[in-house]
Amino acid sequence: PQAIYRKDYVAPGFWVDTVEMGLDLGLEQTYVATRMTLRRNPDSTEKDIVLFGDGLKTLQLRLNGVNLKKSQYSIQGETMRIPDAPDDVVLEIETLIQPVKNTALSGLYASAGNLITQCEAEGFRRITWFPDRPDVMAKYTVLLRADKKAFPVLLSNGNLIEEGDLGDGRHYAKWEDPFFKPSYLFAIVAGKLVCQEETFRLQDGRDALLQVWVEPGNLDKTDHAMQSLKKSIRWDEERFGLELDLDRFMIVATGDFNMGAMENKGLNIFNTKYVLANPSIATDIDYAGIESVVGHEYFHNWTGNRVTCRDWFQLSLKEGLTVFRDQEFSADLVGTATGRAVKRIEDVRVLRQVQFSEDAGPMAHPVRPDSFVEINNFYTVTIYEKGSEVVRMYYTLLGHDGFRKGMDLYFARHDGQAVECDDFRAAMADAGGRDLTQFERWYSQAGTPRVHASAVYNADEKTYALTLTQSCPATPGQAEKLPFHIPVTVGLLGADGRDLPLHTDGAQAGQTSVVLELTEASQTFVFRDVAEEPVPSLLRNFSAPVVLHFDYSDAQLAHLLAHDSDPFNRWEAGQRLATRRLVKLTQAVQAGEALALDEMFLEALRNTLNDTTLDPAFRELVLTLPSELVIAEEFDEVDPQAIHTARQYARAAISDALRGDLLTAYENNLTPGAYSPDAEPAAKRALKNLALSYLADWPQQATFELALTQFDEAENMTDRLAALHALVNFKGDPKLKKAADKALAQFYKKFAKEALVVDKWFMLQAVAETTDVARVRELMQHPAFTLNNPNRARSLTFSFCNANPSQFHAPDGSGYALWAELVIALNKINPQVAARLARSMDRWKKYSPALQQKMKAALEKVAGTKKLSKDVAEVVTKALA
Ligand code: DPP
Ligand code: ZN
Repeated sequence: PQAIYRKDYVAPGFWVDTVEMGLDLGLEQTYVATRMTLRRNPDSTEKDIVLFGDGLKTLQLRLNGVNLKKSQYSIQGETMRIPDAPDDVVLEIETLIQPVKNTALSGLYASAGNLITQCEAEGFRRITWFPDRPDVMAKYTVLLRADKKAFPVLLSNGNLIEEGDLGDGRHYAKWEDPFFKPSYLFAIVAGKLVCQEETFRLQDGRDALLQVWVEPGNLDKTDHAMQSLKKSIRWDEERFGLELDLDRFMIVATGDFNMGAMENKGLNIFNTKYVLANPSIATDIDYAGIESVVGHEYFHNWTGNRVTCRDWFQLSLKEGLTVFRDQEFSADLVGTATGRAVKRIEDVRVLRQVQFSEDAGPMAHPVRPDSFVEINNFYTVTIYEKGSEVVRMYYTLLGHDGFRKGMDLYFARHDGQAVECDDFRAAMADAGGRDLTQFERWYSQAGTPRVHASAVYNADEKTYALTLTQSCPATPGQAEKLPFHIPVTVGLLGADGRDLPLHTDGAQAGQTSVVLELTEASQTFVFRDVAEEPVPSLLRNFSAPVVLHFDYSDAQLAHLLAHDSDPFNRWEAGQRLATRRLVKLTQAVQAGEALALDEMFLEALRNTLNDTTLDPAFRELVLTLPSELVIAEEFDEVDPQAIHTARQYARAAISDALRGDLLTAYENNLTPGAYSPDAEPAAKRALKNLALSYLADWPQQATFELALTQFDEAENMTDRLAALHALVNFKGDPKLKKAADKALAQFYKKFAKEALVVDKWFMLQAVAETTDVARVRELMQHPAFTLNNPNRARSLTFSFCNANPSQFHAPDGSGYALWAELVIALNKINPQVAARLARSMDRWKKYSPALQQKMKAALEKVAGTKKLSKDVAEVVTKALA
């Protein structure tokens, strides 16, 4: 497959001013008539009208009222070229499409008898021929016509300007979007839907109509999404001075969706996973996810829609920025300092576990990629999460007010435009009066930078010299890296655990944290008047997306864990202590040596667990050991079974040593009374359920019964699911396994009609320690399993391949064979989803030669499959390169 390059960008030969569309909707067949006005772009080297189309049956093609003859245009692949066009053109196009046959879920497709669109990135071309690229922004008017019974609700972007009866059992609705938008933000929804609606007063005094649309029967699950939407609107007004620009804002939930959600102008379309919630079906994590995704899509209205991307290489311009905004939104809603830190830790955990791994593998790419084969493969953790870290570094460098000034300037300059990452950087630099030239390397260089820190304390001169040295590993196509501009936030702790006052360049009197700017390969920063040898707290609040190394002693880490005023680094110190031990335990497993966990570490965990002055959510994070995937990153050659054995040993040892403390934590963090998803009770449940999961590693009837009672009596999904998890993973008496199986069956029966809960049921089993490849194959035969629905496919098969490493990497290669079968099957149904699963094999070169050989064979099997989509081909080709 062919790559396209950022350097080849050419402005469109024609702009589109208006688009009028009429759609006669049907599941089997939808007829689309499009009339667009085009105007030559005198500044482009492109002279032709260039349109894109994919899988269309073209009925009619008229230019300025005259049918185009075959000789007047050419089609190659998805590209149609019309040469020799006049400067002003009206194009009329009629196409026919088949929504029910659209299993790729891109373009117009059917979901539970309804019609839904997904046009980002390049789905609009599956509806009609169009200059389907984000820099072509037009005003749309959309007329929908359909059978009244089958499609009582007809929605599109913007404002409803007309609706009525067509007499023949059909009706129509006409929608007009007053804003210029790229085609990827086009949306329609038609079908049997019901909504919760509310009028909401905006800060400028206008009233907006807010609606959350769902399938009938789900109206009892829309409240949280509606609350989240109102909070999002208010937050963007208050924090960034950005108002809702439409009279109406709609959210629609569908059970068939490739991604999380989509920010179509005024008509956001969501995966049900990020809309539907009530206490009996949704966990605390689901509630938090809904809040942040509702926020994310709403915030796109400004960062993405009002100011959009010039081309898809700039995707992080909108995604990195909008993730940063949704992270800040969630943090602001919690409000407290530790609440913010908890959110920060959770976000960094994802970054480290998934993005650092991506950055070290064959799909590593810069935040602003230079090339791609299939843009859908670039909706990655690098574009989103690392992109957000890059935005956060502006925030760290410019400060709260400086960042806001930069945002204001960005909108003042670019509202209504399609721009580049560089334009955002320029707005930040100009507003902050800073030279951010070198900062550009965060956009152009892939790979996770390494920062090595070392320090010398001079007791006579009372100076502390901190030397920071940076490097960045090679990534595909980038052998050498230039130094990054890295903000490193630093504090110094005294022996009493308090922050020492900082005397160094750039630090104000009384300041106890300073942002050092590392711009060279190596730099030394000198702190003066340092009364005693300090323990450095480095990279506070994770001020840059790097791996930081400092040769801490265990005692220094315990000191930081107990005292650091920066809660992120307190947690970080605990993780460093744990990682060290897990690496040693893994090596001991491999060497067949006896395993042991030291009292000092257990004591540090015990102290944290029992420190009731600390937020329970924070304690839960400290007590959670680094995941097997994070531990794997510490090794050049990964041994998944040894890592699993080591981590399980550590869990059992912690359970054994802290039994009484865990039981106390369990009992002290019950949340009787009505369920609320708020941070405080959710934090208690998190700690209580972590305690339960540790206790379940202690094979006694009593803990089994504790879990069973919680399962039976739970009044919310968080507690029920946590209990089921404990039961299924219980290590004790095999007789108890029967009871666990019974609970699993009960759970399924109770929730068989709730698709999102059935997904949880599959997922819980997919990641269970005892679930091997044979068991996954058995579960795939369950009547509720299907590869056609992305959520269901992900719940079982993705979870197994990505989150059950010791079973997926079975030495006989059976996991890889299953993976290949699945990717090949999904490739026929839904290339985007298939390509995601294909990524599970990215890091194959990190395993033992015996495993590598089997992984390579599986990759080659997929690569050799006929009719491989661009999506999957790109992933496996890069993996094998
Ligand atoms: N633009 C979408 C989002 O990130 C992609 N699904 O919200
Ligand atoms: Zn987004």
